[in-house]
Amino acid sequence: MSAGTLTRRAAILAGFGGAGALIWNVNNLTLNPSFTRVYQTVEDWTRISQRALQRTGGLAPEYTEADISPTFKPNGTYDPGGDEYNAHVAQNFVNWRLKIDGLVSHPLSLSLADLHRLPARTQITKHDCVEGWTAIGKWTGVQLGLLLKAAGLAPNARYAVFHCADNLTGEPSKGGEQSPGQYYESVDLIDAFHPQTLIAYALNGKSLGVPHGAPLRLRVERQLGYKQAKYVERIEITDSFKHIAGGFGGYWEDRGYEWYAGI
Ligand SMILES: Nc1nc2c(c(=O)[nH]1)N[C@H]1C(S)=C(S)[C@@H](COP(=O)(O)O)O[C@H]1N2
Ligand SMILES: [Mo]
Repeated sequence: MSAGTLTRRAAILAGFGGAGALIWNVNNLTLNPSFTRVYQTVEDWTRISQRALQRTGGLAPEYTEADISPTFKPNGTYDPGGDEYNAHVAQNFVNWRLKIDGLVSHPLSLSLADLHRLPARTQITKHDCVEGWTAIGKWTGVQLGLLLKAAGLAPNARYAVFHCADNLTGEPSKGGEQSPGQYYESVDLIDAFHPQTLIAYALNGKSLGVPHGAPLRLRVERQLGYKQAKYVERIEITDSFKHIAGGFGGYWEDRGYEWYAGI
């Protein structure tokens, strides 16, 4: 990532205690010395993500607007349904919160409005599903690494686990009947801090629709489709995922798929 991919509105991450509210106001930046430290979080983050990139072998290919697929096939869960999720849909997700907790010093609970105030990254990438189809889409969201930096990882943090709102009952196309389970996924900190790893809120310039994971989903561009967790409501920072569900780090991993699904 270059500094140029950040929006001109510099973001300020503040209020680390308590609810961990995210506050931004670029005008106050120069006026109020208490914001200086927070501004440094963004500066710092740029440096960290550039280093991570050097260490981890580069970016997934990015494409142009002309390459965007006319239709992006939804897959797996199309609609989590249920009273709770349906209520969020009806309220346009204003009460949706993305929680970041576990091995962090400052647990966060972020609204969509909070996320929209942070620097955005947009990338046009190819999604690659194990079922043998691909689609090119333009994703916009907040870099996961920036959020994790704000949450402050404990020294023993190793994984980010994404908890989703949908219960999936398997897909015949992925090898027959599978047992139902809450969808979840996980990545290590190298992928978590990779500059193209986003908590995305938009596809092709529009708020994510329900079929594609509204209101928030993961994009982790150097891995296959099933890693791209939709309907994300909680990110748990852990030192292991053995204690979660089947213990293999994801819904499909628990049903025999590889945990590292490199493309
Ligand atoms: N929560 C959740 N995330 C999910 C799935 C799912 O069923 N539930 N399916 C996965 C699979 S296999 C693919 S290919 C992509 C599909 O993303 P799309 O529906 O936006 O095409 O989402 C992934 N993330
Ligand atoms: Mo997939």
